[in-house]
Amino acid sequence: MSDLLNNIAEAVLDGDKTGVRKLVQEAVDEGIAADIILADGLLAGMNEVGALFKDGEMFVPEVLVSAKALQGGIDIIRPALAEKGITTSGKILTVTVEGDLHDIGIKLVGLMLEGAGFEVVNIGIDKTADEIIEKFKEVKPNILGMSAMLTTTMGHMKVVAERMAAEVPNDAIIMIGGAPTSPAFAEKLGVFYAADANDAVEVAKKILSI
Ligand code: B1M
Repeated sequence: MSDLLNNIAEAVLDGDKTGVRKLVQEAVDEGIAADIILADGLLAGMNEVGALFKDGEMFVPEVLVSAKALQGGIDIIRPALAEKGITTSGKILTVTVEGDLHDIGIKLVGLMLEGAGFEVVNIGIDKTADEIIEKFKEVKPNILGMSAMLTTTMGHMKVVAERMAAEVPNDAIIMIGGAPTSPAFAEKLGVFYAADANDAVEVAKKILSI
């Protein structure tokens, strides 16, 4: 991997948005392909952030700063990614369910999905089944991605899944995630489960056969 790509990964790890933008622009000017900058620079850095977070060596505020730095880099290469057709993997509607105000995780999931070329429409936190289904019908995504961080709110996922199966039976493809959820819970609901942001990308790709 080139020094420049290593430096981009380092800058993401350091949460240095200005540095990331400068280095990504340099890489673009040097003619490095956007998908390489994304995979071997930006996402390599974010993967390291994810690993350190998992090991308790990085904390939420730092993860957020790194995520913003990553986003700064993605913004620069987005047009080139679009040209390469990388942003046409599919559309994913993301949301945090009713009663739940946690959005750091789902935003990270959204960023990773965007980084992998998906179009992400996030409709925010604390959304009722009515609001989610109305938006689903309007946006017409390939996948609905729901997040819950509280044991008291994960039950709302079941309500949405049941209503989706009844109201949009042919399009009810759902992926869930968040701390209290599990593969067993997802299986009970008849939906897909992703453990973290990286896994969400893998699961989305599998669902859409990419
Ligand atoms: Co709250 N909170 N919180 N909180 N909070 C937790 C979740 C908790 C585990 C803390 C604890 O007690 N140890 C606990 C839940 C316990 C439970 O129900 N089992 C808890 C509680 C109790 C509460 C309140 C009730 C506290 C209170 O007021 N008494 C309250 C509830 C508010 C509400 O939602 N109604 C509350 C409030 C808050 C803040 C507002 C202060 C803040 C949220 C700020 C925000 O999101 N904008 C907050 C935070 C920050 C946390 C902790 C500390 C960190 C969560 C986080 O952002 N992690 C959390 C404890 C913890 O997890 N250590 C805690 C970083 C993030 C990158 O990871 O969100 O896990 P995470 O997302 C991961 C995966 O879960 C997964 O991928 C993400 C990225 O890898 N994932 C998906 C998530 N969604 C996905 C969707 C997918 C796929 C994967 O597909 C669609």
